[in-house]
Amino acid sequence: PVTIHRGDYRRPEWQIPDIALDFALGITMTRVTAALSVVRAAPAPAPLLLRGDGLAAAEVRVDGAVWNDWRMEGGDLVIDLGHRDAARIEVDTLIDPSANTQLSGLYASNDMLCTQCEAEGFRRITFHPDRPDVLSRYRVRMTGDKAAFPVLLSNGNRVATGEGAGGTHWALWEDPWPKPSYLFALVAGDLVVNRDRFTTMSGREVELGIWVREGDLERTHHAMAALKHSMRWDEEVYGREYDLDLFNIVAVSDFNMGAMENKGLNIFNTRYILADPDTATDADFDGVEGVVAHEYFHNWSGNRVTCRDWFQLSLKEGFTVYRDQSFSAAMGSPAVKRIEDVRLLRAAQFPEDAGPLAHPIRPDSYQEISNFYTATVYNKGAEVIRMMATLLGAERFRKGTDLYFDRHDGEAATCEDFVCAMEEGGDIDLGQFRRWYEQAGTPKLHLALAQEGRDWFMDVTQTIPATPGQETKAPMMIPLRLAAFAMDGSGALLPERLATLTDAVQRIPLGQFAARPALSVNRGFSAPVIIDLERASGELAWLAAHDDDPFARYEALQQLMLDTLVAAVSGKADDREAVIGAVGQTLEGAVNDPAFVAEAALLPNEAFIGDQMVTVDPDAIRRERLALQMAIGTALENEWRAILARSAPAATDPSPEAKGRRRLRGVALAYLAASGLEDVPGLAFAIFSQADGMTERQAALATLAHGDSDERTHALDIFYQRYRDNPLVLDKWFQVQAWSQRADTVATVAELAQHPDFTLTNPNRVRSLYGAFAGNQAAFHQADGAGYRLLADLVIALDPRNPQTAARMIPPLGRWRRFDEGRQLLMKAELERILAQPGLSRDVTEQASKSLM
Ligand code: HT7
Ligand code: ZN
Repeated sequence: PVTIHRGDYRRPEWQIPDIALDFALGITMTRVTAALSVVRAAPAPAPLLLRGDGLAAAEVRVDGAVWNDWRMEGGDLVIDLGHRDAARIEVDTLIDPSANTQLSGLYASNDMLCTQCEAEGFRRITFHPDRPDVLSRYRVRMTGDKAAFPVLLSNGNRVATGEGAGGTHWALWEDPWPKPSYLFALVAGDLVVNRDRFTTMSGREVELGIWVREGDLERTHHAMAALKHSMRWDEEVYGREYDLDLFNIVAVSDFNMGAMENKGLNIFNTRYILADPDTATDADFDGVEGVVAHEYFHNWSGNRVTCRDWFQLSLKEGFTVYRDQSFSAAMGSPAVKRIEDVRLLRAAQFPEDAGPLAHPIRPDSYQEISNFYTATVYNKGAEVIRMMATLLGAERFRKGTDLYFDRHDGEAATCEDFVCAMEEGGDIDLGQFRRWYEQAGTPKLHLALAQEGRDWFMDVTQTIPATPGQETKAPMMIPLRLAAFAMDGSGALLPERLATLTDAVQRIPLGQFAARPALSVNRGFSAPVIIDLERASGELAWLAAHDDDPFARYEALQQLMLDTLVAAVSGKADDREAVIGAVGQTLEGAVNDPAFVAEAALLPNEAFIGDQMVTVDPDAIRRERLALQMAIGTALENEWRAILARSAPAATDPSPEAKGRRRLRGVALAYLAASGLEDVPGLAFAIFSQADGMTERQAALATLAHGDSDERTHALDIFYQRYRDNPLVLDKWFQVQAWSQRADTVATVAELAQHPDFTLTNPNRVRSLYGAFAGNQAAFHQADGAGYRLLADLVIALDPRNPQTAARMIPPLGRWRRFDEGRQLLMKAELERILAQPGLSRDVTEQASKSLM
C-alpha cells in the first residue's frame, strides 16, 4: 500500500471555481453529469488529475467538444489540456447506489439515496481532485421519480423545482459558499420534516428542517431544540452567525459514523437525531445534543474555514469537539460533563496513545485517511485546544479565534495557521506548545513534594513514552492547575494557580507551610497527562471529601479506588475500608448533587484498571472489581436502598437534577446487585417493568443481564418483543448482552451474531454487538482466545462489504503487548489470519499490519 506523507504536500495545480452536477437518480442506476470549470493554478503545464474510485468515464468533453486526450491511471482520470489555462470539463458517470455497501459516496439506505463524501467519497460519485484545498461553488440539479423520491435535497438554497416526463420531478440547488468536495451532499427519498425557524443575531431568518422517515417525526424535537441552542450559543460565545437561509438535517439508518457536517445539509446517523423518553436514555439525549451541536459548529470550524489537507484533520475536529464539549457543559453540569469527557479520553485515547497505532494529533503519514478519524485526532485534539484556551484565558482565546476565523474565512487552513492566530490574538509564544501537534504518547508527570525549611516545592519530572516512529521526545509545555490544602480543616493554603511546565525536570515553589500540604493537581484536568504522585495516608480520602474543585474530588476518589483495586489484583494489602468510607461520605451529597455523586461513586472500569498494570490480568481485575463492588454494596446497603426508595423523577423531566437522580438510581441498583442480595433480581425486574422511560428500563435490564435469574430471561424477552421493530432500541438489546459479566458471554455473542435481527449491513447493529463485546475486557480476553477469534471472524466477513467499519474493529486486537504471553500469541495469530485474507481492503490492511508491529 502507498503511504502518504504530510511533508509531501503540494498546492493544487488546478482550481475549480464552479461545478455543475446533474443527477438522474435511481436506486440501482444513477447517471451523473459533472461540469467542472477548471483554472490552472500553477505555472507548470501539468495535466488535470481527477480522482476516481470505481468509476468509468464514458466520454470526456472539453469546452463542449468531445476530447480524446485522456487516460485512466488506476481509477483516476488524467486529462491533458495542453497549454490551456482554463476549460470546462464534462464527464458522465454511471453508478449503482444499491451496490454501494461501503456507505461512502452515493448509496441507498432503506429506500432513500444519500451521500457521504468525507474523506474521499466524492471520487466514488464523479471524477474530481477530491482534496480539501480545491474549493468550488456548486450548482446541483437532481431529477428522480416523484413517487419514490418526493423530497430532493442538496447543499445551499433550492432555487427552482419542476415536473419532468414519466412521473419525474426535479430540483435545482445552489450553494453560494465555495466548499471542498467532501462537504457535498445530496438526499432523495420519501421523508417528512420537522420545520422550525431561527432568527440570527443580525436578524436574518433561517428555515430549519429535520427530515426523517414517516413515523419518526415525534422523536425529532430534542434535536431541533439542540440545534437552536447551538446556533444561539455560537453567536454568543464565538460571535459566529449562520450564513444560509436554510439549514437541513437528514437522519439515515445506515451510516459509518455519527453524523456529517455537509454545508447546509447535515446528514446524521438516526442514533443522533431520534430521541424520546420511551426509547432513548438520558445519555442518548445528551448524545443527540452533543452531536447536533458538533455538526452545527463545523459550519465555521470546518466549513467556512476548512482543512488544507487531511493531515490537518484535528484543525476542524479537535477544535469542534472542544466547542461541543464547552456547549454541553454550558447546557448542563460543567463538572459532570468534564468527568464524562475525561473518562472517554482515558478509555479511548490513552490506550491508543500507548499502543501500536499511536500517532500525533497531526499525523505525519497514513495509508488510508479513514483510519485517522481517531480519539487522538478528535479528543486529544480537543484537549490541545483546551490547553491553549487555559493558557490564554477566555478573553485572549476569543481574540485568537476571532483572528483565526476572520483571517482564514473561505480558505483551506492548517493547524499551524490556528496556532499562529492564537499566538497573535493571545499575545503569547506557543513555540514549545507546538510539540503537542508533533509528538504522540501521553506525557507522564512524576510529582514529589519537597521541603526546605518552611518552603515547600513540587518537583516535576516529565517523561513521554516512545511511540512508533518516535523514539525520543522533547518536553512539552503543560498548563497545570494546582492548589494545596491543609488537612486540618483550616482551609486552602495555596489558592488555585496555573503552573506552566516547560522542562523535563522542574521545581514549582508552593509557599511556606508548617506541615505537608495535600496537593490538588491537574484540577479540571487542565492537561491530558498521567500524574504519578505518592500520597500520604488519608490524603486522597480527605481530598475526595474537601477539595473545592469537583473534578479533583472525583479524581481523588477514583484514585483511591484505583490504588485499592491495583493492590488487590497484585495480591497486595488493599484498603477497602477507606474506599467504603469515602464512597459513604460522597453519598451524603446525593440529594444536592446526584449527578456528580453518581459519577464519583462509580468504580473505574476494568480496562482503566488494566492500564495501570504492567501486564493486564483480565480475570483478576474482574474478580477484584466485583469483590470491591460487593463490599461497597453490602456496607452501604441502606444508603443504596434509600436512593431507590425515593420516587423516581418522571422520565419526561429532562432537567439536570432529574437526570442526575436517574443516573444515581442506576448506580445504586448496580451496587445492590453486585452485593448478591436475594431480593435484587426482583427489585430490578420491578424497576424494569414499572419504568416510565428508557433510562431506568435500560439500567435495570443491564443489571439483570449480568446475572442468572429468571427475571433476566423474562426481561430480555419482554424488551425484545416490545422493541423488535425499533432498530435503535433493538441495538440496546444486543448491547446489554454483549456487556454482560456472565461467564458465557463469548458464547452468547456468537449466538447473537446468528440471530435473525443481526446484520452486517447496518454499522449501528455491528457496533452494538461487537463494539460492546470488544469493550467487555474479561469476556473479550477469555483465555482460550474465543473472543479474539469472534472479532477476527467479524472483520474478515465485514471487510469486503464495509472496510471502514471493519477497520474500526481492529484496535482491540492490537493491544496484545499489554497481556500475558498466551494471550499475546492468540491475538497476534488472529491479526495474521486477517492479513492472510485475499483482497483485503487498504483500511484493514493498514490497521492490522500496524497492530502487529
Ligand atoms: N466530519 C465527519 C466525519 C465523518 C466521516 C469520516 C470518515 C468516514 C465516514 C464519516 N462520516 C462522517 C464527522 C464529524 O466529525 O463531524
Ligand atoms: Zn467533526
